Amino acid sequence: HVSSDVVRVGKRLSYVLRHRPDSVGLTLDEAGWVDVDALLAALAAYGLLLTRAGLDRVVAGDDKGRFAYDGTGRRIRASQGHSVPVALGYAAEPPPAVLFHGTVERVLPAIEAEGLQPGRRHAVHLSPDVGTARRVGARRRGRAVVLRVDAAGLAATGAVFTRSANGVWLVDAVPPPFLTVL
Ligand code: HQG
Repeated sequence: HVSSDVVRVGKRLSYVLRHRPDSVGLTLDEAGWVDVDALLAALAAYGLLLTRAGLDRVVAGDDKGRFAYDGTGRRIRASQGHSVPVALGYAAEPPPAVLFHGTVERVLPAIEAEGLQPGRRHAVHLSPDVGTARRVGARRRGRAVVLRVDAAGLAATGAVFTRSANGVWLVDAVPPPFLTVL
């Protein structure tokens, strides 16, 4: 069971590290990293008092492993999900034959017309299994649906797949021919 503090602080960290570092006066480097001491000082200046040990608990306790320290432990970033421009630097990797995408029924007509598009994020997010995809779809209002993605077929057309440190598969887009509703 993850404590409500870990969840609450994790949400704030996601906001800062993925979308609005400027909201606490920070800038991320090109790969999305920020100095841990600078982050803690910036959060404190905006009313969130967090120690390094507290941050460690959030990083370790986050249900999706959203945050990662670099090798030195002096810098932290979100592993995926950014809307600010960052180059995460994950190596291209051949995907499994099949991946999944969780969404909601009401957007199916648009997806059938345009395929999966990244929207405000940098990439389309794909899940390695149906259960994870179902949970992703269930975050949104409406009836959740899971799409099966012919990842091998899409990769064969030259599409580049990467996998984030927390196991989310990322690709620029998925055209309609590679999608089936489960
Ligand atoms: C939909 C969470 C209309 C797409 C999750 C999705 C994931 C379209 C929504 C991660 C469309 C975007 C990502 C099109 C795609 N027309 N709608 N052509 N193409 N969509 O939140 O994949 O908690 O940006 O189906 O667990 O839902 O943030 O992406 O419903 O891993 O760590 O547009 O975010 O993780 O929504 O979720 P999102 P997502 P975190």
